[in-house]
Amino acid sequence: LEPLYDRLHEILPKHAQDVKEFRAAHGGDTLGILTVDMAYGGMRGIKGMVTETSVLDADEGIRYQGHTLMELQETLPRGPGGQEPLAEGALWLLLTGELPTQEQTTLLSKELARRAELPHHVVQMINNFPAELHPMAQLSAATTALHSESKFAKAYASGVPKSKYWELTLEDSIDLIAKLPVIASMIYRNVFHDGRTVGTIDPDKDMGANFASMLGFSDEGFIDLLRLYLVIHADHEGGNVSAHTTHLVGSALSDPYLAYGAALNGLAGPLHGLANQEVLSWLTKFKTRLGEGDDWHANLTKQRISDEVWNTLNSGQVIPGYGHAVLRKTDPRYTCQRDFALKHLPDSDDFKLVSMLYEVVPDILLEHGKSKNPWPNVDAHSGILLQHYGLTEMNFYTVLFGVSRAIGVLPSLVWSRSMGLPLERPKSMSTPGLKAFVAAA
Ligand code: FAM
Repeated sequence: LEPLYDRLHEILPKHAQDVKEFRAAHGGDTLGILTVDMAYGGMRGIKGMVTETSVLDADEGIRYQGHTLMELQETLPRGPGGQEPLAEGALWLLLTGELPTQEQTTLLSKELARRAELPHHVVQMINNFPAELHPMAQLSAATTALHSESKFAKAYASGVPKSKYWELTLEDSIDLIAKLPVIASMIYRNVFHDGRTVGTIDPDKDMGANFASMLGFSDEGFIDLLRLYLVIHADHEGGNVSAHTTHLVGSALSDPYLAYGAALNGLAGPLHGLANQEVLSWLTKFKTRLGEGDDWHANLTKQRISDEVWNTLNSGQVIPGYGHAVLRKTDPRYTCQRDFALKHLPDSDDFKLVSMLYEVVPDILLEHGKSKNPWPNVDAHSGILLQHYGLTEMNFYTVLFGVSRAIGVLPSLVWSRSMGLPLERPKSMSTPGLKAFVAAA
């Protein structure tokens, strides 16, 4: 990984120095007003942390190191025979801020393949999990158990200087990103296919192709979908639950395995990453109500969709896959997937259903009058693409999100350690304290 280290040794210290000078000049400038509602409202709108890898604009969506996802689909290196960008390219970009060459991307593919092996105790642990344990709980537990491999934790215990933290964080991060597809595939094969393994890692293939093979899929379309999936789910700036958790736990100098294990527990929540499973489950129940077996689409009308959406809302539940804490327009991650569907499965009935929902749901959410954003997010689309290629086990969908999210939030952790960011510790207040504060103001 020498070329990556060489670049990072040039980029990160320079950036840390730039931050130091910026803080010296503007450290006392204010970033906005804090209100009582913000304190109760999940800290929405508070500019209270720094994340260098990506920034989310409410209208435009996410940019990785300044690049939109559409741009990355054009510019990042692609896999052999494929049309979608490689996750390794996104990883290089998120780590360095620079678009990688094909050679740099291949270097990372080979490195990830080389580091993929799991320690025996983690293999044993995964094989001992009961099939009923949700795949996300298995993924987070196995990730946490990889703590045994942490180079950061070992070096910290032996007194490594602070200036070396980012290098050790990088080492652990690359190791973890390499091992996650293996863990995920083992969970998939154990829970849904009696533990029968199929593919192994080929050092000449990319992360998406190897992951697909270990899951048991060889279709070129699926491999390309997985590559796209790994890229678009990687990063969504710093405040979302999984990114923020990684940042928070990492700020205690817990190693990347412990920090990301914690993040996965947040990703497993239905308002965050589990929404992709919730969407599929909602669609499946709706289809069953529409008709027996494959006949459902004959009865699909906008009126039936509208009735179903209102029933869900009137029973006090959210419409999974719609709304967002920051976005105020259709999520470009949704649009990437819609474009993929238009290219590869335009005649799919499931795609037609998802497209009709897109036409119907926003108006209903606006009429319902609660959600600040009536538009679909990333999770509204991913499930039906996976279904199309035969990955039908919806309880597994968030695990795929978990493999991808590491590619964004761990580079962010590397940047945080290189800047020497401190333990995160915002001030909390009690209601009597807030009342006293506003009374005195
Ligand atoms: N269906 C029904 N009600 C919704 C809604 C939806 N899709 N989205 C928001 N609301 C409600 C929300 O529950 C809240 O109601 P209460 O005042 O009764 O608490 C109200 O509208 C205002 O919420 P908001 O300010 O618009 O959104 P939040 O920032 O509080 O929450 C989400 C954001 C994503 C949690 C919310 O939109 C939601 O629950 N969506 C469905 C779940 C989902 O798709 N999550 C995935 C988000 C995704 F991008 C990711 O993390 N992977």
